[in-house]
Amino acid sequence: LLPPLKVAVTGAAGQIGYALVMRIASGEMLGKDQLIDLNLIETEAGMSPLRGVMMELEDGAFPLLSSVTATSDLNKGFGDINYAMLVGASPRGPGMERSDLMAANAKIFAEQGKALNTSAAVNAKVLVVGNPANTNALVASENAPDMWEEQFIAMTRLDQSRAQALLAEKAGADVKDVDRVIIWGNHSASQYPDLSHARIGGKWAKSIVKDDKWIKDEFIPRVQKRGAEVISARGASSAASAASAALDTVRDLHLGSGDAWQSNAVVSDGGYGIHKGLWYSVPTICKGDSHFRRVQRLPIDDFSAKMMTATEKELIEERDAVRHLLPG
Ligand code: NAX
Repeated sequence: LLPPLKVAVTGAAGQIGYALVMRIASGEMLGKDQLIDLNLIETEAGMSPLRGVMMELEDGAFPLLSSVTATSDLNKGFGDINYAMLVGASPRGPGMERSDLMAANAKIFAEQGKALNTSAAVNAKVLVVGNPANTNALVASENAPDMWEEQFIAMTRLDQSRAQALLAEKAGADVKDVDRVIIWGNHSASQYPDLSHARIGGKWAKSIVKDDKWIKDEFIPRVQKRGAEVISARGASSAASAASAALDTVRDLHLGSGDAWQSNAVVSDGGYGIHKGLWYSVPTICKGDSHFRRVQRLPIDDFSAKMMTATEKELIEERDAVRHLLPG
C-alpha cells in the first residue's frame, strides 16, 4: 500500500459531501492501493451531522482509510493536504439576490484560499464544486498568491457527463463510446455544451446524429438546465451525480484518463480568445501526473464562437461583482 495522501473535503456533511466521502474512503478516487487521510471541514453548525458522517465512515471499516479528522478550523483542515475538494458553500436564502449569494460565497472562498496558501502541501490540487464554482475558484486562487493558478480547478465534469449521456441516448449508443464532448465556460445556464468535435465509437457524432435542430433546440438547453430538471423531480439538487463527477475529476488528475478530453474550468491562458485570468471550462487532457493540459487550437465555428463569448461575458460580470475580494 502507498503511504497516505491527505484529502480535505469542505461541506462534508452536506448532500454531495455525504455521497463523496464514502466513495473516497472506498478507494475509488485515488486507487485501491492508496491509503487516505481524510480531513472533513464543516461550519460550526455542521459539526453535529458531521459527527454522524464520521460514525458511518467508521462503520464502513474502509481498509484504505488511515485517519479521519473533523474540524471547522481551516488551517487544521487544509494542513499538508494533497487534494482539497471545496464543496461547502453558502446556499441561496429567501429573498437573496444572485449578487448577495455571490458576495457571501466569495468571502468564504477568499478565506479558504488564504488558508490553503498557508497550510496545504506545495503541490496541492484544489477542486471547487460549491457555486458559483468558476468565480469561487478565481477568488480562492487570487487569495493564494504562493500557489499556481493551475492548482485550482472548478468543476464542469457533471455538465460533461450529462451531455455525454444525452448524446448517447439520442444516438442509441453506449455512453462509454461517446467522447470529445466539450463544456465551454461557466458552470451555469450560460455554459456551452459543444458537440462539434464529439465522437461516438470514434466516428464524428454529428454525422451520426445529423440533426442540428435537436442540438440547438434540445440538447444545448437541456444540458444547461439539467440541474433544474433534477431539482424539480427530486425536490433537491443533484448530489450523487455531482459527487461522482467530483470523484471522476480528481481520479483523472491523479491516475490519468489517457488521451480522453475532460472538461475542466481552469484559468484562461488567453487561448480561444478568452479573457486571461477567468476560470473558464475548456477541454483538457489528464495524464495522471496530477496536472492537466489544455486542448489547444481547435477550430471554432461562428455559432460556437457566439456561445463561447456569451458565457465568457457572464464570467466577467461575476468577477466584477467580487472585485473587492481580489487582492491584486
Ligand atoms: P448542502 O447544502 O447539502 O451542503 C453544503 C454543506 O456545506 C452544508 O453541510 C454546510 O454546512 C456546509 N458549508 C457551508 N458553508 C461552509 C463553509 N464555509 N465551510 C465548510 N462547510 C460549509 O449542498 P450540496 O447539495 O452538498 O451542494 C454543495 C454545493 O455544490 C452548492 O454550492 C451547490 O450549488 C454546488 N453544486 C455544484 C455543482 C457543480 O457541478 N459544480 C453541481 C451540484 C451542486 O449544485
